[in-house]
Amino acid sequence: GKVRAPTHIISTISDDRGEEPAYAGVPMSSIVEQGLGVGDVISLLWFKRSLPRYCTRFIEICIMLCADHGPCVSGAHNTIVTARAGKDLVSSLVSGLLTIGPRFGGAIDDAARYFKEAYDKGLTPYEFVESMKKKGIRVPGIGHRIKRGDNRDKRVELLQLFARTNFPSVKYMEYAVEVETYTLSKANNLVLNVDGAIGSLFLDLLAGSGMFTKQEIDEIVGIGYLNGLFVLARSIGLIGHTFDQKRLKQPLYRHPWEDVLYTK
Ligand code: Q5B
Repeated sequence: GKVRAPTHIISTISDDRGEEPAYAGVPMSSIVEQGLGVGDVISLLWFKRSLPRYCTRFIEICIMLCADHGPCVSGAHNTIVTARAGKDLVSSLVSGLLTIGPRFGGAIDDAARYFKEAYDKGLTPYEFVESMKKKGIRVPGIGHRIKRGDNRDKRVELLQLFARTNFPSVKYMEYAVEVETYTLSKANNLVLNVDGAIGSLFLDLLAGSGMFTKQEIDEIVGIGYLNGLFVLARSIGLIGHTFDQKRLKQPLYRHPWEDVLYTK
């Protein structure tokens, strides 16, 4: 019989060989005809399944709320400096994206991992936070440079409101809020931040939607899918900052001497 030559690549998320491309088996025309959105496309290409509307809407809200946070954050700053150095769109975009990590925007996966482990083990917020302190690890998803207990992050409130109204269960998010109550008793800047809100709520989406097995949830959290939401979202803003600088014909950036402490 016929023998299939061994392939060099295995791919399971999309197929462009037919009359029209398909995402996880769903043809492009069906996506358009059903009026699906970017949340559905992310569901198909990242999770390889169609998710209920409240899940795809939640994904879209995450993308919208994280699209930009002004010119002063690490990512936008790098992008602005790069664009002003005369570099092209892709260079300006990636120089901003490269700042996303454990301190800035890229704490979503670790927040999900640590909140999940602590909640599943039944640790009290006190036990969880103090055990992290003993290990010398900052609690991912907690803390912000400008947000405070008396100046909460509106994005976090909007995500929580949507989830409380639409999710079947918000047990991980409520746990994260209890952790925040404890950390705020230590310092006023130790709020639940946007990374922590998305990390804990995505755990609720995965566990409460009935669309994922326990093994699949562990795999998603283990591989670390969730920082992808921030990367994708913030790309929208970083591209905007690149165009803004080009439109404004901004010159090469040079940091002022007065703002540097020269010391031996
Ligand atoms: N302390 C975010 O730190 C920041 C602690 C903590 C225990 C913590 C810090 C942190 C975890 C990572 C995280 C996502 C670096 C943040 C984002 C997107 C953004 C950004 C934007 C956007 C801020 C002062 C004292 C020290 C620390 C202690 C701080 N955090 N203890 N657990 N998590 N968080 N990142 O203000 O005793 O004095 O030594 O690493 O979740 O990135 O808008 O800007 O949309 O673009 O620099 O929102 O919290 O505070 O370093 O001066 O620390 O608090 O140990 O204690 P700060 P520091 P001590 S959302």
